[in-house]
Amino acid sequence: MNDLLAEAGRLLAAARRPVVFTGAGMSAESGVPTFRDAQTGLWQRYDPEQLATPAAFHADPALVWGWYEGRRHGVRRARPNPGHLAVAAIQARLRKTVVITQNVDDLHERGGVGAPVRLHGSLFAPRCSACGHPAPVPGDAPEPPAGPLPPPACARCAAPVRPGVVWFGEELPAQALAAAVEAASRCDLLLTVGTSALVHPAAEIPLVATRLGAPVVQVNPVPTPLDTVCAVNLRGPAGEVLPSLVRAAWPG
Ligand code: BV8
Ligand code: ZN
Repeated sequence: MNDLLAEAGRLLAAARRPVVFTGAGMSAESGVPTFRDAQTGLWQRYDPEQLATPAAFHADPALVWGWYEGRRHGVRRARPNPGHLAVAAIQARLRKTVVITQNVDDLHERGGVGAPVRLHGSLFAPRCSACGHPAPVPGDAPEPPAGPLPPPACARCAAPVRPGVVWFGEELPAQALAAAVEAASRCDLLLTVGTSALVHPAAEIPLVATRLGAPVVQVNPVPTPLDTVCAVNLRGPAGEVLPSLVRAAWPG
């Protein structure tokens, strides 16, 4: 690995406008399950891709709201891992770094990253499912919900409040997507971390960078569709590889 790490470190040290593009694997070592991890407990019988849809929420708001509240509860108990801290170290050293995340947790912010571009929203931005009015993040119950939990009612129109995430079949926030495409088309390096690169249109972002000649460095323990386009493929967990990459780029 160390030849690859040295090459990736050289590319990072030479970059002035890097993009760091992250997926669920970024938070795996913080104990936040990735989308493809087996669901636990009650949620075992549900496929996340079925639950993360407008139809599921319309059919059973309490089931979907309970699932998201359980995930939010898990994120509150999680801590940023050394991978999150390494991304913040890159942004601190290279001020023009843009972090683009598919994740809906807040671990990048809590790990010191300023204003990540959020392609799929956030667990911490609930809003009314009818009028869009922002709703308060519920107080933290001592225990996670063990199952379905009726969503709160909108303070303005009394319709059910929904999680502030992008569901399958929903468009990505236009401003975030435009900012991500803009950053990827101007970057001089794209570091993709912990994404299976299967969910579109987010999965196109690294391809925008390659089409415009920027090298892509990937961090993932397993192969992904991005293997064929990346300049350096670092096979390993983000929490170990990213701190080593920062050290390789800026020794001492
Ligand atoms: C849209 C928020 C249209 C919700 C999420 C067929 C072909 C192409 C596209 C489609 C298709 N059929 C349907 C579609 C569209 C669909 C899609 O892409 N489906 C996929 C499954 C094929 N996309 C959509 O619906 C999008 N919207 O297309 O709208 C439209 C157009 C006009 C008008 C109206 C509508 C919306 C997609 C957004 C869905 N929301 N999240 C929530 O979180 O509940 S996506 C969700 O899944 C996550 O946010 C994440 O983005 C994605 C999972 O991807 P990853 O982040 O990569 O996570 P994953 O678990 O998959 O992989 C983890 C990776 O980490 C693995 O590679 C693993 O090896 C690695 N890893 C593990 N441990 C570590 C690690 N890496 C590093 N370190 C470790 N320690
Ligand atoms: Zn409302």
